[in-house]
Amino acid sequence: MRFEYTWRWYGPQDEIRLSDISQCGATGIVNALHEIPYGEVWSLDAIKKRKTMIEDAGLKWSVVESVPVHEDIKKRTGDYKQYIQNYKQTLINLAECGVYTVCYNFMPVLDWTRTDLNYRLENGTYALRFDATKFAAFEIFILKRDGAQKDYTEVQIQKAETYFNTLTNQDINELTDNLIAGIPGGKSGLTLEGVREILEEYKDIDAIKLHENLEYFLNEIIPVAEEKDILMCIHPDDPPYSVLGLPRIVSTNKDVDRLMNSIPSRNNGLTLCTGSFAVRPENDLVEMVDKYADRIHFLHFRSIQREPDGSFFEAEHLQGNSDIAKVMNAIIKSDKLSSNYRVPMRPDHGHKMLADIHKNHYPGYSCFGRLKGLSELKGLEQGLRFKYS
Ligand code: DNO
Repeated sequence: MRFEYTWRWYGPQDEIRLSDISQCGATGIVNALHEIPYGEVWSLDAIKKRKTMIEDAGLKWSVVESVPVHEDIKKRTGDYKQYIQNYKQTLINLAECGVYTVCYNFMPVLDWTRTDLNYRLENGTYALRFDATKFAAFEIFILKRDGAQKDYTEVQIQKAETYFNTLTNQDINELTDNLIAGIPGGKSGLTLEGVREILEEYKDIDAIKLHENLEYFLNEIIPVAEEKDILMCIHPDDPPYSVLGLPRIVSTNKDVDRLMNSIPSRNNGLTLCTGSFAVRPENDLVEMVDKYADRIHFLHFRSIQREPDGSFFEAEHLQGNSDIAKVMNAIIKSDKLSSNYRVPMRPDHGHKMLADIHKNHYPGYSCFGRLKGLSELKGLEQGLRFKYS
């Protein structure tokens, strides 16, 4: 299996232009129509227009990340049937335009989440970080989620309270923003009250129910994907465990097995995100590759550094705990697909560095950090191929 080098681009409002991306060494673009509200159909016209824009720059729209799944589908309430119909129509329209790989996630309420968007590393660059104490302080003392204390030990609650007592109002707003409002693709605009209301709507949905709802959704859309040659690839939970008392069901090897077995179609695939899965030390990513290489339709290469209390920060691509070299090697060597098959990969996130430090890029999506990541990953690939050829 080979790689197609791709780059996430947020669309015309992204400060990083398509022509910059060519210079960074990617040939494929990962893009979504972020301006279309969750649940609505992506029209043929809108898709074509975006595709032409990308192709005019000499690039290819390789992956859609993401076609978002409306909360009603995750809860199987309200207008979920209509939203599923709309989702199918979007897939049909994408296929008609020749865009065949679609990433999505099934995380309730929040997508990926971090407490710190500017965590300074020793060399002067900035990383994203998830701090367990800050997160506990947020949900116990700021959000005041019902029952939050039950998810923590006495010691953790004590630590969270001590930390909370040091916060100014501005700190509280910043932490809240980082967690619920600030991340593109997340639910920007959510308020604390809004989050409490949504959590209430999920109170009867546990992991079993959420999985049933995911299966229901997949049973509806995978036949359409099969007919239209769309490769669906679910993104794992980030972080890969329950947050805010909400179930998360794509966090472990076992979860992936269940998902893959529940609808054993190649079109029901996975986005292998080395950063998300590696937060749990027991996750075995090489095993995932060995079992499912032909169902991994998209790769996010990112590394994290775990800390003893459950916190983690995003490490340089080739450092930290994700062991990208091992995963990449397993992919290169996999005999599940022909050696010429090209699976899209992208450097997932990058440190804020150099001239990007004072720019206002989307968190994790500045230019130089990803350029560095992509270059390292390309070098790693060459080295592995040379070593094992
Ligand atoms: C973060 C991303 C996620 C991802 C979605 C996929 O950088 O990996 O936001 O795009 O979870 O649906």
